[in-house]
Amino acid sequence: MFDQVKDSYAELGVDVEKALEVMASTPISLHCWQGDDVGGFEGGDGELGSGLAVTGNFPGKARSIAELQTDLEKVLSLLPGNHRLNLHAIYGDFGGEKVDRDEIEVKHFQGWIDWCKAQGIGMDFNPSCFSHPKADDGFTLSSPDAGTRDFWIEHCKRSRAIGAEMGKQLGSPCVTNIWVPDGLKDLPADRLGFRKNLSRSLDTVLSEKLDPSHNIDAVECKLFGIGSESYVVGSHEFYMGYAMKNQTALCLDAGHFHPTEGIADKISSVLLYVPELLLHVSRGVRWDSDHVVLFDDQTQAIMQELVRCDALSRTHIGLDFFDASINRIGAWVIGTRAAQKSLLLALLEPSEKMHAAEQAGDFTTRLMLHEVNKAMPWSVVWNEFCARNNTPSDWQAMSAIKDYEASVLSGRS
Ligand code: RNT
Ligand code: ZN
Repeated sequence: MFDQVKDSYAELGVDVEKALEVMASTPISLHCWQGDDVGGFEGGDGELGSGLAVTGNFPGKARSIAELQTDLEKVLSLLPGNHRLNLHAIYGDFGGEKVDRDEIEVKHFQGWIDWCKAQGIGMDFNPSCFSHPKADDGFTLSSPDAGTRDFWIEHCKRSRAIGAEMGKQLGSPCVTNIWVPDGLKDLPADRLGFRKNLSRSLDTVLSEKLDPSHNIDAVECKLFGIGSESYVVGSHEFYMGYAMKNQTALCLDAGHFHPTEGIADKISSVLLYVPELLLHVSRGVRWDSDHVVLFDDQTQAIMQELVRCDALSRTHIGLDFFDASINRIGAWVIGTRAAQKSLLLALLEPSEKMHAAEQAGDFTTRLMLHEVNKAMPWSVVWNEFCARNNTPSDWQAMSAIKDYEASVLSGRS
């Protein structure tokens, strides 16, 4: 069956084996925060703040680093290909001590680095500028208060240094992504002032040059959040300008724009001006709700653009969703597989023929190719990819998830 399918793709000029090679060498960065509803391990009440919201109370969330690692091992075993771990600073191993955000060090993350090394995977990192008393008034790096700014600057500086160490030890650059929740619920009097503060703070954070083979800096914009409906300091224009000027990577989160605005169409524009992209593949439902990513039009369009722009080597694909209303392992597996399937579909597009038709002004052929492509048996190739990686098909993965729920998750109260 697979060989037949390969032949039909070859008729359209598509090299299936090449697509599978690209699949095998394109990691997805698994966000640790799906495993425990963005709680982290700082101790304390772990209450989520700064406009982040998780709904649901499905049993079995990870309560410790050990549990989170066990869960991630399960997830990795159910995913074809080699992936990465995307860790937030609040997930450090603080050994029961109170370690404030401006005190984090490599030693708090050495256990995670060792774990990633054992798994043979790379790591990405994020300063956590939320869920903290110094973020309660809605401002961090752009705060009008110099002491507050300095606190978060120190946290972000330390995060970059930790990211660089992760990249160095694991032999693969760590993308350290800065997102801050800063914004206002109601109408600001001075939009510019906060933005000047954010820009200066970022300059200070990024002032130390780090080896790009160890650390890559990224910045993440947002349109609005809960509690920052009227104004977000780090808007798209702000960070697009900042990333272009300073040649950092730009993070595009699929949920951070107007609900009818997709990020796919932005990729070809921003890649002309920024060196690299970080994607937070997510699914907003009516708002930035961080639903589990699906194999839907939006996700397919994103991956199509990455392939059509030949941008995979300059793009870091990460996920950003957190759903506590379903099995969290299932959420990770469904979302990551959806991103991977979308990528595969994009790689199997008859792009040479489409391109040639477009260049020749033959838009009828181009349109027909779109339709022909939709009827192609891509799922056979997906199942082949899963089989070659000794991982189950989607439906088989479901029984493994159910088994894990019965044997592990249900024992956690
Ligand atoms: C928030 C941003 C950010 C966070 C994570 C936890 O709107 O999307 O990326 O979701 O860093
Ligand atoms: Zn995000």
